[in-house]
Amino acid sequence: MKSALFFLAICGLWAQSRALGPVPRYEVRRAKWPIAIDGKLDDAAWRDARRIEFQFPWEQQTGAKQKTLARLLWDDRYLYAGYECEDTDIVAHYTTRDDPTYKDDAVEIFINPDPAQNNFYYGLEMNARAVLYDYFYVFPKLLLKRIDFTGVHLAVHRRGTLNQTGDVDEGWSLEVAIPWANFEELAKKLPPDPGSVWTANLNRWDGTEPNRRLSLWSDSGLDRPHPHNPDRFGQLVFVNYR
Ligand SMILES: [Ca+2]
Ligand SMILES: [Ca+2]
Repeated sequence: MKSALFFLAICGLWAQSRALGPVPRYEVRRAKWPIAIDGKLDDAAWRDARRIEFQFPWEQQTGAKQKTLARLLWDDRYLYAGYECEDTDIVAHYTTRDDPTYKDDAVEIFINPDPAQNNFYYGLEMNARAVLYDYFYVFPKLLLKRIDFTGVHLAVHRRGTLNQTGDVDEGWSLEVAIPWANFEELAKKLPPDPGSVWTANLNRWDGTEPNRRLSLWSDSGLDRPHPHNPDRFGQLVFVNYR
């Protein structure tokens, strides 16, 4: 009886599952020009970086599926991430480092510099006020938020009002520059040699409870809207050309 129930449970899980393709791959190009971290992705260097459009894998999420585009670049000092978020109502309340910024309008990057393992990775979760929540995740058991990245430059540019409902906002964008040294315990070489592959995911939480949408680069493959699954991180390939 027990095994029959188990079999039915497995069938149920399969019935809900989405078809998952291979994880995506992204070429991280070298920045040709300096990037001013002001939240605006209008620097010349960003023009060379391909845009990732986030997907919405969870049909149970209702509400507007607002578009997010993300780009990555690198240079001798930093890994850069830039996000452009369409958003008709920008909401963010948390103001202090390591607050749960993912409960606000927020974007995230999870980074594993050593894809030979997928037991741990770094996370940076940043809200529309440019507040950073950063941690090292011993997946899935222990999230060490007392780990603080050093030397991170982070800025947001908002096209609209913050925490004011009743008007219509356009959106917000975010730039972050992460010094390479923060990855030194897991990375083979910094900056990574051309051709090196790290794994990562990029995510966005849009809106606040009870009606939020999670969109992301690589589908985490989980039944409920949830971004943490290092088995499904996409591949970042570092290249030396611009
Ligand atoms: Ca800029
Ligand atoms: Ca921290």
